[in-house]
Amino acid sequence: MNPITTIAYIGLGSNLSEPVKQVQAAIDEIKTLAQSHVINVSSLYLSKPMGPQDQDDYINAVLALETKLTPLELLDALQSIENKAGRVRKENHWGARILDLDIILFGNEIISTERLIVPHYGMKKREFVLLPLAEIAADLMLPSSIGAERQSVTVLSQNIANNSMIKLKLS
Ligand code: A4P
Ligand code: MG
Repeated sequence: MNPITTIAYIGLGSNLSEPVKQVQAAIDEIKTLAQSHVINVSSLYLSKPMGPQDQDDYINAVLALETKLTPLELLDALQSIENKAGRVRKENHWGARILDLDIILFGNEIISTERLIVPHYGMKKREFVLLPLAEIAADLMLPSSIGAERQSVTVLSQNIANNSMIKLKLS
């Protein structure tokens, strides 16, 4: 256990088996995680697939989780939620998936290990990460290695081309 409370941001994505329900069920599962508390959840967004185009559109969202888990404990917990949702890890790179849970940020930590790269390697290029993240954390700054200037999530989200995102209004 990590004695320090950290705010982690988790990206959710699904484009198979009723994606809205998959993402909503995953949010409910994350709400039950030990030593953790969901503090904010973005809207759900419909987005065009990045990667192979012969797959359905995605539902994406981002949530903020206050947690005392370590980064690897959190990754294990998220992967077991993916597995429980029926995810089979055999898809092509960037191919269709029932549920993808990525750790986008873990406080200001910069992690580069075999199992975990944080900040998530694709976050600065993905509208389906930046827009929901800026919706729930407008003042958030990315961590930076020594000497480099920290980047604002809101500025990054304003500068990214928004090719496809539709914010869903769910009843
Ligand atoms: N891993 C390393 N860093 C992390 C991290 N920060 N968070 C490792 C989570 N996992 C991390 O992941 C493979 C391994 O990455 C894990 O075992 C973990 O140890 P995975 O979930 O099995 O594979 P993946 O998600 O298919 O990886 P990949 O190829 O990185 O997929 P992406 O980049 O997540 O892209 N289009 C739209 N519109 N919306 C989407 O959400 N998603 C993808 C998948 C493609 N196109 C999309 C979307
Ligand atoms: Mg993933």
